[in-house]
Amino acid sequence: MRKQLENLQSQALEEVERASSAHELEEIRVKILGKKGMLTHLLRGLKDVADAERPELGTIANVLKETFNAALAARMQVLQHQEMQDRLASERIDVSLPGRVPHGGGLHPVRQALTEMIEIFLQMGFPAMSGPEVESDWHNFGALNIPPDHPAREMHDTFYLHPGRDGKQRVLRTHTSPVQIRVMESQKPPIRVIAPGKVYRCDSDLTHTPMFHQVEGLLVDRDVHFGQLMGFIETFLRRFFERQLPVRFRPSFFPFTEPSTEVDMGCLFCEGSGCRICKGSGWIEILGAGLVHPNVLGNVGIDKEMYSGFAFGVGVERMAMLKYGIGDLRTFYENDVRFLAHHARGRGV
Ligand code: 2U9
Repeated sequence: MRKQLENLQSQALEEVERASSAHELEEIRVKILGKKGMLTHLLRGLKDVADAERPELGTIANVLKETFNAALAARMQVLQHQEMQDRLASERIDVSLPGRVPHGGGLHPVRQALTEMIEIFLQMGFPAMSGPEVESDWHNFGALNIPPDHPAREMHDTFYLHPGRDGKQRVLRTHTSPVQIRVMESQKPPIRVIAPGKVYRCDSDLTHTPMFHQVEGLLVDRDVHFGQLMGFIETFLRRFFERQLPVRFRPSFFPFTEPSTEVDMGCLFCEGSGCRICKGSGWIEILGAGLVHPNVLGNVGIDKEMYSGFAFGVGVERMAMLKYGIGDLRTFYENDVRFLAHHARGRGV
């Protein structure tokens, strides 16, 4: 037994000296001191030796263990130092390199324009409301004084859906006007509301996408007149484009407003002298508006003798194109990350 212990000591210490990595050292430790290790095995045999010899052998075994542990620790220190020296020699850190900037998300230009518009209207006293994108024929057309033979109802403009559980015709809303119809059905005047959101038209070319965004607005109260609408729209446009734009109102026609108007603003790019963007006219058509048609008020049970209202509609993509100088409508929805990164704002970019 004594001989075995001595042999083990010299073998163990020799292996420790020869180990060339921390990993190898750990393997040696397990081989000697582990549960099935060589020293553990010898110590188990101690109970079988004569009583007289046991204390001395026990002492030898303990010394061996301590010597072995001390050798392990010393060797470990040497190896770790060596590994650090090797890494320092082989790895290079260039502290003058620029840091890595994380790719952050940002707001899509349509969302930026929409958010700015919502903010301005809220400041002007018009909170935003939303509603379903799958609408009944009545809310999208009928209530808005759009008769069954009106061109806006033609198949090429409207996405018709299978009828709902009630068997009635359903459509993807072609404007956000049904939101205002729902508001008027559920609230009494005075009413002030805007309806921002997605709308759908079966149309796709250079200047049309089948989905786009609108903000519409509605005010219903006593004695609402056209002059208030004009001032309101002028204020909104000047705040959105952040300059004292000239604004003009041309007569027009919509089934849901009477009288109706199309609104132009002075061209942002040539300031009226005529350019490619305004096709030489100095004016850019920007939104539609009018006084709410009495039939529309009647359709939702509002007394048209007592109340009048104004309404307007504006396309968000068009507003974003003009404000941020984006020339092609389709780039909004191609998801080219270079376009998105170029125009993104807020949230990290
Ligand atoms: C109710 C009554 C009337 C909303 C209006 C327009 C004129 C209009 C276009 C602008 C650009 C649509 O996105 S666009 O192509 N909109 O010209 N919209 S008046 O009139 C309403 C709305 C709701 C109850």
